[in-house]
Amino acid sequence: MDQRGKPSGPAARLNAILRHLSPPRGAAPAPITIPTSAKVSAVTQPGRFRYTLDNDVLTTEQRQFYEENGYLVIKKLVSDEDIERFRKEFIRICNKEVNPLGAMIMQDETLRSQSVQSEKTVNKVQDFQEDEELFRYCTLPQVLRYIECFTGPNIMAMHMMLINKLPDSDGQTFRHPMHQDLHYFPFRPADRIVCSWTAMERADRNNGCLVVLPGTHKESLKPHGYPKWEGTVNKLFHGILDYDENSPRVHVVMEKGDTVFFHPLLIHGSGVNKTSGFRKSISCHFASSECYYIDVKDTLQEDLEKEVLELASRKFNLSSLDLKDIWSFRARLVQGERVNL
Ligand SMILES: O=C(O)CCC(=O)C(=O)O
Repeated sequence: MDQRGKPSGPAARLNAILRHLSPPRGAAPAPITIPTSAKVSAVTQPGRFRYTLDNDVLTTEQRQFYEENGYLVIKKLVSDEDIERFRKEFIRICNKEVNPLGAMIMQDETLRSQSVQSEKTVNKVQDFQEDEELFRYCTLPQVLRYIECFTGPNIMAMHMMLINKLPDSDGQTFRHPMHQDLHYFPFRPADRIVCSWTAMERADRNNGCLVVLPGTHKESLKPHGYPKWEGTVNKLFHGILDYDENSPRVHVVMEKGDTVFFHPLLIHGSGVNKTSGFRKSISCHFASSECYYIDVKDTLQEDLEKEVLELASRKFNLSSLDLKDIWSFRARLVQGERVNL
């Protein structure tokens, strides 16, 4: 706070950005429009397809695969050159050469006390919407071309992460418990939300590739909480509480540049990295701007809301944030026009 009691530093900057991004309630959203491809219909054929919209991008087989399984891998979608640029920017952030506004830089709990911040200690950078170089991922035309098939033409980039799974032969510090991403999202409908996750190097069972339970996107949102396994559990890494370890699972082995698109109810996670190298991925959750915020009070998401608000108000030194403020701060229109979100 400054001497007049007004927020200063990061809190003031956050306030300014919130005012800019989020018009007062009741006011019309900022009139921004970004051209669309005009190739994807905003509707789908009732009865036949539910999770994909009519489009001329996906083959019928690809559509059917996503409809049945809740995920779809597209080989070599992102170029080596782009991946190299993302890698370099991540390292600049780790080394504190740049400090993008609002970005959360998470370090391994054990390593942070022993070493200076570097690629060897940072396991995740999220909310990089203010970092031009990393945010390019969320605007890559070849990614948006596929995103449109799930969201329709008006697309918001809602949440972005670069995960650097650190070598971890026994500590289990970067195991990602099986979860549904919708647990974290206070907006709906779920079918108009999709994640794109791009491997920045080969991801397989040795270095902790994604693991999915095909078809679980057809189920409802399940209760989540901190897993009860031994070893460190990372902040906000919730998992499904009554998860059946014997459900059929697929290890999604991917080469550098391969991209998987998946539904926010698909149950997924990832194991430990048993190699001596890093396993990096870059991802973004997109939603149709026609999606709307929901009140999570008295729902399964209520406890998470409390935890997120507590973390965010500590980070920005603010007391009166609500979930919608946080999401408005992150969300960016990347195609089409802004409707609700
Ligand atoms: O990249 C990983 O290891 C897991 C990512 C994940 O589960 C997620 O993005 O929801």
